[in-house]
Amino acid sequence: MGYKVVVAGATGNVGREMLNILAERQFPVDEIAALASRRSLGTEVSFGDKTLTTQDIEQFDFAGWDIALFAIGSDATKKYAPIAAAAGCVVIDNSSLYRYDPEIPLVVPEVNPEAVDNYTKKNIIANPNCSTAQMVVALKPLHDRAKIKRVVVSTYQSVSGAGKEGMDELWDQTKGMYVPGQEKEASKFQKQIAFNVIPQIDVFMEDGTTKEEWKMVVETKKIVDPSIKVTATCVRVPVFVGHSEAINIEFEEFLDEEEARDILREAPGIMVIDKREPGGYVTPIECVGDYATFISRIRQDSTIENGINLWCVSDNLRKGAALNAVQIAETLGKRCLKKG
Ligand code: 11C
Repeated sequence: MGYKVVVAGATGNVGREMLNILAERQFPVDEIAALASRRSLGTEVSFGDKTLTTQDIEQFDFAGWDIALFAIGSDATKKYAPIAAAAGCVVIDNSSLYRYDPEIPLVVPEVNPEAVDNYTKKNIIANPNCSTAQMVVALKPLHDRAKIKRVVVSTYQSVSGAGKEGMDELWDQTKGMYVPGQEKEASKFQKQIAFNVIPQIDVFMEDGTTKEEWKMVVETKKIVDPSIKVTATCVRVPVFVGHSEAINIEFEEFLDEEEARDILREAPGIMVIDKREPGGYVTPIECVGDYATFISRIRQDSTIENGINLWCVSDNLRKGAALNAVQIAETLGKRCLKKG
């Protein structure tokens, strides 16, 4: 026997990937419902070789459904997640709404799968921000060996993190550079994104950091270890899919770069591609559609006592969102619900 699974937000970038990944990984599904807002109602979406017609989330009865993967943004989640959870359906939510609630587990299955067991408090499990998910997959095995003191991370985040509108804006602005009369002003992003980079993702906080940077700090502490200090600079770059991160890590103990490479090679969810030659590393375009978090450029940081630098790339719509949500569902199934 398998699960009755709901995907809410099935017509968006992440919702479509959730359906693809459930099918690809042969998640044990007995029945599946694709939900959308009234605006996208009736739109057809693919689930493996089947076509599903989206149903109205407003009218949907969650009773009798086991798991709902939500990719509908915080406002809609606030309305519908409590309804689904109260009906006995476990919500795995991709928005930031519940991530910082101490009663709600925030899970990356390679890092803290045991946290899933606490889903019962509210029947909700949170999925982290994309830039956090790929970073903690890399940090955890190194932390287990040499205890991380501090992380300095700079991100290079693709426009798909800002949804379809972000992708459209990069496409239209790029075209507009070459076609007179089709120039496109910045609207989704704060400044021109085509042929540019923007050091702002999400709103500014009072201390001058941005919300995206704050999320990386707070989520890393909740998922890996509250003692780890993190400082982040998050930057939007003109790439469609795939977030990249330059990560500098300071450890309590010395960790040799060769040992770090071996640890990462063995770690779950990671693929090390690290040849010290031109092109011997992974770039975002090569990670699209993949499950792995790719690590390259592993090297000692000789400016501090116990430091390592590395380059980390992953598909933000997959490990950063839909794949992680499906992995949470798999973990929940194995550890708690035990069907399938
Ligand atoms: C971006 N990381 O690239 C953001 C998107 O908290 O789930 C995901 C925001 C979130 O714009």
